Amino acid sequence: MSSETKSVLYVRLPCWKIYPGGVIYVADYIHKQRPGIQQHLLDLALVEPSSRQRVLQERLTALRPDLVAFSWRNMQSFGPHPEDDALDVVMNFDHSPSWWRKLKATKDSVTIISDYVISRLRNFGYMKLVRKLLPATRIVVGGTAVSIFGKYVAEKCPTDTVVVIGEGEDAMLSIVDGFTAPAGEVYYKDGSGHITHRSRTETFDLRKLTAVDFPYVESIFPDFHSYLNEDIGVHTKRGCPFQCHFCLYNQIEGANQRYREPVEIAKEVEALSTRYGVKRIWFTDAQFCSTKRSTQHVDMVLDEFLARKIDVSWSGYLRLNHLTPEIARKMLATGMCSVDLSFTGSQEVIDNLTLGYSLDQQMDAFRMLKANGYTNQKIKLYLPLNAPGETVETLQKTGEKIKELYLMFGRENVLPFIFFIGVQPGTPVEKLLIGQGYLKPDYNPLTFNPFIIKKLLYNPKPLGRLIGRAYLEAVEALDSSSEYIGRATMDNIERELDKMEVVARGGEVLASSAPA
Ligand code: B12
Ligand code: SF4
Repeated sequence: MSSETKSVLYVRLPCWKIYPGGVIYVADYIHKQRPGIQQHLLDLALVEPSSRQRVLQERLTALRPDLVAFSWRNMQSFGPHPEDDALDVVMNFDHSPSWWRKLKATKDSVTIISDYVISRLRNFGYMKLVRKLLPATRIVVGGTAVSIFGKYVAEKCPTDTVVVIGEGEDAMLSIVDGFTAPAGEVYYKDGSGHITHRSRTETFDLRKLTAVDFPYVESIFPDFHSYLNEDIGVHTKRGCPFQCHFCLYNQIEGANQRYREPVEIAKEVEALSTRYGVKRIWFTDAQFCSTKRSTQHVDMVLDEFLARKIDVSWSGYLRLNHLTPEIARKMLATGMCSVDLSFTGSQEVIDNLTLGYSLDQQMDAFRMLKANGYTNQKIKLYLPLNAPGETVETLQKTGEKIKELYLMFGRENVLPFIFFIGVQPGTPVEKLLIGQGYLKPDYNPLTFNPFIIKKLLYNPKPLGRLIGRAYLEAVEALDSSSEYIGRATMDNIERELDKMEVVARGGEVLASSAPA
């Protein structure tokens, strides 16, 4: 089929600086399939906020592209963990004993919410600018934020816009080919504003995703160089068959795990390392290894790394269900620098959240890592603290297991990440909380209402207060050169739980010594 599009301008919408891997895979694929199309990539995350509108306007007038394709990564970006300011604000507002801090949190929340509101409105503003300057140009919008909130984006975007849900390569190819035979999942808002939806009927074969042609990427995206000292995202597979209660990665990527060719992945990383001096890779899969098949795929990928003597360090989300001593050795030998995984020390919580693994097996896997070449890699535990079903006992068990890990790997190498559940649309936990009356059935996940946003960082009473105060006390006392916030918080939680136990035991003693 002949291509009807001659030029595409990709615009990565602003977010915190992070390598724009998704849109790069799309542009690289389009180039390989339709090499005649001129492509450019403008990354607004790298442009000063005050200059973004002007820079976009200049590019649009200079290039006058047939298609402007936006990539939107984060829309609802509050992270329920200490690396996101939103957590401090919520904690101080809800749990600080100091009125001054509560007041400051209120003021800070106004700033955070206004940034949130403004960034969303601005993004739609950039699309409207395209429509105003280039009325005949078709607009495309894709990216993870759109994959979750696609219908909403379709309602707010200008006319003649294709909104691509989920992976974008085949959908974009059908769009550059004239959009007469659409592919992938898309919403289309036509010239009169009428919206239609197409569900995905085909499967994109990930073996078609050959190693990225980075010299080409450099040619369309000179700012590519500004990411080389950071983590570069590399995709090895798509999809996740698990159904953890809080997660929607399985919805974004689908349940079916599909794989890229190990040789192509290794070539991609080798090029990043040898040609561009990249030192760190983040495997951006929903899970780098999880199922038995995916662990076999990891094994093949790591074999390719070893054969090519690729010198990088890497991380990614891991589950250790199918770890073997051999794979553990290969992981460490190929440069795994941290183990990033969901962790709770209670099988009850694991089962409640349907995480689908056994705690004993996970602890055995840690021991296996330790015995097979572990030196000082970080063990990052994403703790779903105070998730539905958490009790004093389960929290105590988590504390105990973390202490076992301190003993195994050295306290300084274990980073318990205070990570509450962020309630996300369409997840089982959202349904549960609506059923329990915690959220209204018609609540809006994209609301600007700070009280609802606050509720979406799930940390309810009664444990919420204990955890909140433990966290705030840790923040207050922290010397970050010698201690880590998560460890300090867990210590404080343990102390408070012990006190409660003493009080409870005191109550029992009193009760047993009371006259009948
Ligand atoms: C890996 C990952 C991370 C890693 C990134 C590591 C790295 N160096 O790249 C880490 C852990 C650092 C991280 C951090 C955060 N993340 Co994150 N992350 C992910 C994850 C798992 C994969 C994203 C990814 O890179 N995928 C691989 C690439 C190839 O795919 P892609 O970007 O989706 O692109 C494809 C499509 O979207 C589409 N596409 C993309 N652009 C375009 C453009 C066009 C025109 C078209 C047609 C298609 C298209 O086609 C691409 C190829 O098929 C997603 C969840 C998920 N499963 O998708 C969350 C996700 C993107 N993160 C999310 C968030 C919120 C964050 C944080 C803001 C959390 C926080 N508050 O701390 C931070 C901030 C990061 C930042 N600086 O902006 C949210 C964003 C959505 C939302 N709700 O708004 C997601 C969806 C997770 C979630 N909560 O559901 N993240
Ligand atoms: S938390 Fe991990 S394993 Fe569970 S559904 Fe999400 S991506 Fe899959």
